[in-house]
Amino acid sequence: MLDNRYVPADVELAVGGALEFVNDGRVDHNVIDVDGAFDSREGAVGDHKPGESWSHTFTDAGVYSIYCSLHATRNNATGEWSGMVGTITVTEAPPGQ
Ligand SMILES: [Cu+2]
Repeated sequence: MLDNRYVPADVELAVGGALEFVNDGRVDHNVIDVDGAFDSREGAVGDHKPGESWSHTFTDAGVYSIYCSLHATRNNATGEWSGMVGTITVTEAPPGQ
């Protein structure tokens, strides 16, 4: 992640896969699932400082919308987040695996 955006913003991986979010920016960031499936601040030191990283393993298939609580804003009418947001698509493992 860079300042105020995730790069890439949209990622796809298979279930069981892990993603590492690296803060390559100059200010703090975090990674939070809109529906509450995960929050990168939990069990850690809070927001991730420049140079820090956070990894998460996705054990359930689905589409996860993420945002940074420091650099995204929620539209109270629609409930949608804008700004530093992204989408992670976790696909089912291929048959036979
Ligand atoms: Cu941020």
